[in-house]
Amino acid sequence: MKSLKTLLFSLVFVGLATFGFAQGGKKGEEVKFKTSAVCGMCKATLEKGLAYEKGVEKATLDENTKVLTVQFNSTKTSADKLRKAVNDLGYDADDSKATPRAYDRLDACCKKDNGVH
Ligand SMILES: [Cu+2]
Repeated sequence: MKSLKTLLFSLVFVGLATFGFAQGGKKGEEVKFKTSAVCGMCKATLEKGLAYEKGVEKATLDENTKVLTVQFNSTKTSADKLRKAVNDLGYDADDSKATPRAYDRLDACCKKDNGVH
């Protein structure tokens, strides 16, 4: 009956691992920012830039609504810090305005004031 024991052991292990993951997930929070993104390149800039931010698990920009959804670990970062990170990439986040120097460095097509769009 060695194989049955092994099977049971695996089941318990998987169960514990899943439980542990679920517990860890409790620190996970989600925040949404309305950004000043205008194109696909902005999407890439924001998603990549946020991915490198400490505590960020996932960042997704909806190209239609320009809403950036960030999943993050609340023990490592906060919504305020993430908003600031978006500003430092050159974009507005809700009412928090883009850092001027970062905005200046954006490609012309990514500037919200550019009349092209
Ligand atoms: Cu752009």
